[in-house]
Amino acid sequence: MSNSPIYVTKPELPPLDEFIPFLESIWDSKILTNGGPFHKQLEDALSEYLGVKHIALFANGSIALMTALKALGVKGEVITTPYTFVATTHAIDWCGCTPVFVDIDPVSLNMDPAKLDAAIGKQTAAIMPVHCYGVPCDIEAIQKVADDHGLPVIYDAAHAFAVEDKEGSILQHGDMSILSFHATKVFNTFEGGAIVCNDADTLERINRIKNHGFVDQTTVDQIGTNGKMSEIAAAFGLALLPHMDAALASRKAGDTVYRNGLLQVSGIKCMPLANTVTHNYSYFPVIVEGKYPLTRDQLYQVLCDAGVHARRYFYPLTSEFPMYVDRPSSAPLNLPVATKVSGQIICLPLFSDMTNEQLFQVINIIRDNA
Ligand code: T4K
Repeated sequence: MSNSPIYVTKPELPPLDEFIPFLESIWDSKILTNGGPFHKQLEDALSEYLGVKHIALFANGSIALMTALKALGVKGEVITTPYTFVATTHAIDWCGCTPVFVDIDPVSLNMDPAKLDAAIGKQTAAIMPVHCYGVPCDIEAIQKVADDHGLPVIYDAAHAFAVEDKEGSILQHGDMSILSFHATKVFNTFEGGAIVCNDADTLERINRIKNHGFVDQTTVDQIGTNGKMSEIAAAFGLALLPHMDAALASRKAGDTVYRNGLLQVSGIKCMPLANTVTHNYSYFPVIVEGKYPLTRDQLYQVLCDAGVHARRYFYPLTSEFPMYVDRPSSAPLNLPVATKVSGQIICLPLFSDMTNEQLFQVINIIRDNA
């Protein structure tokens, strides 16, 4: 058995010899950024691969989230989930808005639409749900509440690359969806991200905001920022994209090995997979229930001691961080499901070239402690 550490994820990389020609081309052209040829090619390739019409590339998912809020002119309260990476909450606050937390559904671990209506007030300006672990939110129910109140919906789809429901890409729902192409994501460009939106005018506005608000060389029509993806990141994405089908298939196989291997372990609960969804298997979260002899934190430590670096995504809740904890909606009584799940969740390592030996190393530690 190998002694090398097993991390929660391992970045997806194309064969080096397939990336070198892209580098040579950049060295020849000397176009390094600001919407060069690879940037355009990656937008086209992703829009085809993901089945979406309008996509804008970004330097990372966080700046994409902020740009989305700015592009929709959101000012006031934004209703969101505390069960997410802190970037979701920070992006809202960074844009001068106030995050208002609603609880999550105990099965999907996404924003509970049944609790949404009660959180909406006079100051509510938008809804920002998260497709956590790539599991689709209850899109119809969220949209119904949004429509009833005339609110835009911005999906944090950082985990949801290539996830589809019966209508196709889940990125098509709501007013905008944001992707992250961070090194740890299913598809990466080292650092990177994107916004998917519904129309060409919005896309143009987004593209201006991410380039300082420039309309042309001498005209700036709004406050902008630098959210641009570089040519080297876009080139990397182009080299990686042809390998994504195989990578997703390998993740699916790893997911199956885990599910079968953990089936009989009392107190270890895997998340259900809806058969109407094309999943991307971006994470392998399990809930450590009271029936399991170890607490979540004890299991986390046992795994760490054995060189298996699982992660407690998402613990703490973002509402528990010091800058948010005093908000009224952060009260644990308002967030009973999220609070409970955050204390029980552990994401086991899953990456496309994870071997059966590695998968069983993790499974056996969990079984041996049962
Ligand atoms: N919204 C949501 C819902 C998100 O999950 C995220 C990001 C965002 C928005 C914001 O998108 P970005 O602005 O990041 O594009 C990681 C990532 O940094 C972050 O992108 C991600 N979510 C979050 C869930 O996970 P950390 O602090 O847990 O990552 P780190 O550095 O501890 O890496 C985890 C493991 O991955 C390491 O133990 C080893 C392995 N690793 C990591 C890196 C960076 C590698 O093998 N190679 C690497 O280069 O946040």
